[in-house]
Order: sequence, then structure tokens, then C-alpha cells
Amino acid sequence: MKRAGFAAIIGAPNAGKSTLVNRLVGAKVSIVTQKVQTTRFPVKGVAMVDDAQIVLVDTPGIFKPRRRLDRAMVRAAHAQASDADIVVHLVDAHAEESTKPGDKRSAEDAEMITESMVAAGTKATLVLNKIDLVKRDHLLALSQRLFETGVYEQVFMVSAHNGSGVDDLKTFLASRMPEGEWLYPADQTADLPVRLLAAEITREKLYLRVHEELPYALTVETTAFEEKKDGSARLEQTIYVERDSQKPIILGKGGQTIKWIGEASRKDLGEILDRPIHLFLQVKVREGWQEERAFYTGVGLDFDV
Ligand SMILES: Nc1nc2c(ncn2[C@@H]2O[C@H](COP(=O)(O)OP(=O)(O)OP(=O)(O)O)[C@@H](O)[C@H]2O)c(=O)[nH]1
Ligand SMILES: [Mg+2]
Repeated sequence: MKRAGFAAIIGAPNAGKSTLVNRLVGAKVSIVTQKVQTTRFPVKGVAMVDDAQIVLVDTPGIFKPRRRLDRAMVRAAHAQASDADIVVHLVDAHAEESTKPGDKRSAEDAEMITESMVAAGTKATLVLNKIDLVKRDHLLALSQRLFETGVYEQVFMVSAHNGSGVDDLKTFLASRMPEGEWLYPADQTADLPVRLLAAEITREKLYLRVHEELPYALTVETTAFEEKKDGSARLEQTIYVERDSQKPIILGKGGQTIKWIGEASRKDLGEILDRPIHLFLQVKVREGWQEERAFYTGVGLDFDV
């Protein structure tokens, strides 16, 4: 009997949602960085377990939003959760025991998500992540505390990073998919258009390389994608920043930073698209891109939030 459905992965920023989706799918479908708010719009990945197809929906982290882009991201995460067949709340177990300010914020965001599910009377599967970084005692105490809220029907403990516990979670999700025809061909793993995927990969390299507030001020667009006769692909991308002063940071001394970004992105894209890539990057100022409707509709986010 064939099964197919949607499993939405929600959680605080940086919980490891994209890492988990990539791990469940067995391919890189969503970008991962050490920074919060990396994922900006829902990204789907497809995993197969025997006759069951799980469409995993990676979502932007849920937190207290301020800017329009933040509000649109959080709204999209909630919308995906309400449309899914099963909701997984991914909690960073390491952040829960840490005293670092970033981790504390993450733990507070996780708590806010649990509370909103208590208030709404919704059910979810609890997945504690980053167990490679925490002691077993702490894990048990945390899982008991969260389980007592009555929101969670099951608890899994995983490391999305090293894969520990992920197969059990995958088998469980497969068993929860409703009966029905597959939603994607069995060999398909991702469904982002190639131009958007390529822009995301370059954005990942930017997040890995440039620091402080800059990542939140930039966006990447693939302006040309051409398949060549020799089997390679030629891509042109523009990195948009909000201010003139941000341009030199991306270029780096003697163009070193952008060179590193271009090379890292080209290498990754070559592997993902399985062909040689020629990548041309340029940096432009586009002050108000976060207030442009086209940016939102281009990635499937609501503008009017
Ligand atoms: N040690 C360890 N690190 C992990 C694990 N899972 C994810 N990480 C790291 O946590 C960071 C955030 O991972 P992401 O997958 O980008 O997190 P996210 O929840 O998608 O974050 P946003 O998209 O910003 O909401 C990255 O540096 C990951 O490498 C894990 O199981 N163990
Ligand atoms: Mg993410």
C-alpha cells in the first residue's frame, strides 16, 4: 500500500531543522549555517521508506519577529505546520542547558512554541536534537519536562549532525503518512527551482564567511542560468546588500572574500547539480529589497504581514 504526506519540521532558529531535513532526505536540499534565521522560506525535501513517501517541510525558525521579513518567515512556518500531516517540533537540547545568550534565546523561543501549542490544543512529535553535545541525564529531564505539557505524543532523541537516532524517526514518520499516491517521482529529492537553489547555496557561503549583522542585509539572485553544449552550466548571480558600506566587506581585501565565496559555491553546486559549473558573482546595492513585494512572491512568502 502506497503512502504519502507532509511532515513539517518546526522549531526555534538554529535548532538544526535544515540539518535534520538534509539527513532524512540523504541529500542537501536546504542550507545550513551556524547563524540563526538561515532558512528564509519553506523548503521541501523528499524521503522514501519502502512504499511510503515523506515530504519533509523545512521551515524558517519561529521567534518573536520584528521586521517584515521576520514576520513573513514566522507566518510561513506556522502555515506549513497547519497544513502538514504531522508536525515535528525540533528542540536544541544543548541550548536548553547552555548559559550563552544566543542559546538562552533559542531555549526561550522553543518554550514559546510549546506554549502556543498548549494554547491551541495542537499535538506534535517532540524531537530533541544535538544529543551528541549533551549528557543523558539532562536529556531525560528535558524530555520529561516537555512531555508533561501534554503537547507531545512521542519523543525522539537524535543528532542530525551525526545521524544518531534519525532512522527511527524516519521509520516513525513513514508510518504516519496517510495512504495514497506519491506526490513526487520516487527518485526526486528536492523541489526548489534550480536558480533559487543556486542562490541559496551562495547565500550559505556568504553566511559562513561574513559576520555580524551583514547576512541579514543581503540576498542573492541568480540572474542567468545557461546549460552549455559541453555539459557544464554557466550561472550569473547578483549579491544584493542594503548599503554601499557593506560592499567592500563582501569583496574583501583584493577581492579575496568574494573569491572564496564563489569557489565554495561553485564546488557545492557542481556536486549538487552533478556537472561542471562556471559561476560569475557581482555585488550591488539595493537598499530596500526587504520592502519589495517581488522578493517575497519569488520565494513563496506573504508580503502583506
Ligand atoms: N553538534 C551538533 N550540531 C548540530 C546538530 N544539528 C545541527 N547542528 C548545527 O546547528 C547549526 C544550525 O543548524 P541548521 O540546520 O542551520 O538549523 P536551523 O534550525 O535550520 O536554523 P534556521 O534555519 O536558522 O532556523 C549548524 O551549525 C549545524 O551544523 C547536531 O545534531 N549536533
Ligand atoms: Mg534552517
